[in-house]
Amino acid sequence: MTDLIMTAPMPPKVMEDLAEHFTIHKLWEAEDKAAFLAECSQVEFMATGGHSGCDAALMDALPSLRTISSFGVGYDGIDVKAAHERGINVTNTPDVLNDAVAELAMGMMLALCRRIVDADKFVREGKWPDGGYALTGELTGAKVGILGLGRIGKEIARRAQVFKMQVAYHGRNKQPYEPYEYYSDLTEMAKDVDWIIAVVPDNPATRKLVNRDVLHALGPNGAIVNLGRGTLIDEEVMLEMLKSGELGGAALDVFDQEPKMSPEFWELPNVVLSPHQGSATVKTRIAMGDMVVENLIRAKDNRPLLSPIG
Ligand code: 8YV
Repeated sequence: MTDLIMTAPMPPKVMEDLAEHFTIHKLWEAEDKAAFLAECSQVEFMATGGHSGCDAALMDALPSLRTISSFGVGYDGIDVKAAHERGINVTNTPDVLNDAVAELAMGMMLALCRRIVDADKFVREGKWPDGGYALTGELTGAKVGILGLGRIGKEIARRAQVFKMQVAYHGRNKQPYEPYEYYSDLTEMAKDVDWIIAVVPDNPATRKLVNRDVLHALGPNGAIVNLGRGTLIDEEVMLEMLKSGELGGAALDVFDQEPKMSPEFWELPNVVLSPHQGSATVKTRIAMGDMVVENLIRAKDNRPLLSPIG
């Protein structure tokens, strides 16, 4: 059977499907990584994930590598330029996770706005008999600015419209056939909206795109929801502004150094936190896994890849 190197475990069904076609070599289980990699010098295929990725050094340790199949739409963990320079194809799992991520974006925005997590705690702590919970904000009629109107951003926009929100977006270019208001300047959009939902990928151009100016423009009545990458926001500045009330709130599924974050976040009443769960539904993870497997089978059979990058 054809050999496959895996950098991190994947859901059981993906492991089973891969095992039908490949002999799996598990990098994460190797005690002596160098010896393991030396043994894998003939391996042509790799399955990796958004977090474990594959850097140029790992590619160099695997000189026969020709396809990297990544579990996830974001491929910031993979040095794609280095891969292409070495003639290695890279694939990801776009589209199949759009709905799941958009759902969580709406859920986190609702949770923060209607204080669902805190209200649940209030009931569990037996406080209700002593008086009702404080009144909350409402999404109806509020204006949301989507940072990154890509495939996931468009699904969020559709859902926000159903919630009777006004929808705007910021991105590098105005999209001529989208009905939403376009802002070429992110700070200008932040001034006008109540919410920003960030869903852009990590790359040098997006790192700390949401800086102090943007957060200041969003202001004490505004809130940010991030399901893209933690690197997008200046996290230290955001924390400071959430503490001082200069920024109204944040619903965060991703963090700069995840799974690590400042424990100060845990104490804040104006945040909702989630452990990078955007695509983490049974259905979506199976669909992502199917793409990882299909890309590898195609690569092995020298057939066109399902979702090549670049
Ligand atoms: C996953 C993601 O958590 O697709 C992405 O870019 O961030 C998530 O779907 C991750 O890639 C799993 O490895």
